[in-house]
Amino acid sequence: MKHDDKNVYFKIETYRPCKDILKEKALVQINMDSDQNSLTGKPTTDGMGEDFLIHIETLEYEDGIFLELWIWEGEGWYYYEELSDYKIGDNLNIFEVKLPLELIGSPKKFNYWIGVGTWLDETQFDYYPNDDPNYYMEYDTTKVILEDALELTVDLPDNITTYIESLLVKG
Ligand SMILES: [Ca+2]
Repeated sequence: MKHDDKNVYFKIETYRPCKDILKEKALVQINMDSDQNSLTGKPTTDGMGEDFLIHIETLEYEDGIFLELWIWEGEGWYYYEELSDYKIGDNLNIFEVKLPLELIGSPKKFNYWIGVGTWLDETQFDYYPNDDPNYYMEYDTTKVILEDALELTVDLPDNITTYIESLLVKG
């Protein structure tokens, strides 16, 4: 996950690619408790109280794959907004989606968990990160994301024995 001032970016990698998302009826859900209050959203005893859900919708008759944001209202999930910025495709094992934070109320922090599975077999559903239906994580949009370190070119003289603290760096 990453974020900037306005968006949070999810990138989900699965063990194997989905050969045909429509045929396999791939199911990917990003569940979010946007107010970090288990008493609001989807009722729960031990879970987090989901307020929003990003959901892959596969419509075979329209030959389409859509990413939708759903909201928990009253007693069920309702369609809220279509998400336009995502990457999903056959033979990919990576799903990516950009979520504008204002759609979920621009929280500074929120809780989330992710589920991956298929509609064809409900036993094939994996909970991330802990394979526990009630476990969830916190995401903090106030934390600064560190850029990847610059690649360093290491220039070792021949036949030198070294260990990690003594690497000689060129330039
Ligand atoms: Ca909630």
